[in-house]
Amino acid sequence: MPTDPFSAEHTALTRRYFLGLGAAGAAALGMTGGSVAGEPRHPRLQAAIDALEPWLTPADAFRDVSRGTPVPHTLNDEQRQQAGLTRETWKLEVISDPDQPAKLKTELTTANGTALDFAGLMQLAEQHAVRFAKVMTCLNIGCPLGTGIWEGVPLREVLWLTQPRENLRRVYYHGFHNNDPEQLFQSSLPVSRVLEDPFDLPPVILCYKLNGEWLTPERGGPVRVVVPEAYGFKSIKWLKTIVLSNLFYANDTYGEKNNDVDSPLKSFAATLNPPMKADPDAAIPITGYAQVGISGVSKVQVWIQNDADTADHGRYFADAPWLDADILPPPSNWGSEIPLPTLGFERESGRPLSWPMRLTKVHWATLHPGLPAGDYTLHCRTIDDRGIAQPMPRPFQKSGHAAIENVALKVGE
Ligand SMILES: Nc1nc2c(c(=O)[nH]1)N[C@H]1C(S)=C(S)[C@@H](COP(=O)(O)O)O[C@H]1N2
Ligand SMILES: [Mo]
Repeated sequence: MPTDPFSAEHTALTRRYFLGLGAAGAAALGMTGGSVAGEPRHPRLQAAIDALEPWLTPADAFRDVSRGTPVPHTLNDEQRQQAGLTRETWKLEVISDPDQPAKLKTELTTANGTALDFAGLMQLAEQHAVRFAKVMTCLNIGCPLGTGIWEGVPLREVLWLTQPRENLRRVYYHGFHNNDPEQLFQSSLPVSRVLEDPFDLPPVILCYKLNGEWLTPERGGPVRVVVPEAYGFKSIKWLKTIVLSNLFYANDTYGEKNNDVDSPLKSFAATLNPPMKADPDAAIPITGYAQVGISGVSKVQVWIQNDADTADHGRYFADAPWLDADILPPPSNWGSEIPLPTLGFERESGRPLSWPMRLTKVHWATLHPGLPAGDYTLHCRTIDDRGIAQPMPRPFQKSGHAAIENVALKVGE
């Protein structure tokens, strides 16, 4: 694939341009999922597109990745109150690391009555609250757990309450873990990432709302961390403690299981409701989603490989005859309302400022030409904004899933 920076720039421009064009212009750019303005899509492709999931994941469709015995969100109301996991009882401690102390003017602790409570967080929210869209993806599992609009207070606003002076290089944090050190699940960030937002990223937040609703116990309520560009393990649920440290390296629990704890979200494509069977020579509707990682998505491509094909298609099928699929435009119905203002969306109209929106998911569709009877394997992949094809540039599983999918497809009886 081309890695020429100008072709990447061109893609960015055309996509920005398309947002100003409306439906006809979008169709001209091939971004409407196979429909030319005014012309209906093939009915089977349209049916497949209609069956796609909503862009924002409904609360009960989010997948859960939680440790603990018992898992904190299964506690009853009284236990939750005792654990400080209700909005009325929540208290956040922000302390200096006893082993690698950061120099702070003051710590926020329960003992000295300075811990941050929910009312205090809401006071900060009045001035500083932000919202952004993000897909939550587990580095170990690979597929997205859900997409939401996450609302919170930038973590730096809470950090500044301690009036740090120096020797602050890392911020680490953990949630309620049944007061059992064995169940501790912590994550960490360089302090620079907390204080600044590079590359137009949203801030790291202390999140209390998802899709306009208070964060549920299952999603980590009352308060969790959300790190926009990171895999899920950085977004600690049932947040209770933040430690400001002079440590200069990561000390995430996830690192103990061989994970690359500094890897930002990758781009990759996957099918949704893929066809298992097709009639010979009949066009094949294919739909799916693409996770838009830190490097963006400029294309989604599919390739249906005949299982009898023994040709060498290059490493990661780089030389295979891939066909471009259509990235579906921003949906007219997002699944639930986008509260405004939200970063990445126009303040008044609610239209997305760029598409595919980074760190979220987009859907794609294509009508593949019919094939002779036989056994096949369907593959799909993304090309990022630099022209780099999946699973590159970071093909390692423990840096996050980006492997090319294989789906069996039978054509004929
Ligand atoms: N306190 C705590 N926070 C946690 C976890 C956990 O087990 N305990 N799991 C993490 C992992 S590994 C992932 S992938 C995400 C999943 O977020 P979700 O359950 O809201 O989908 O939460 C993260 N935050
Ligand atoms: Mo995870």
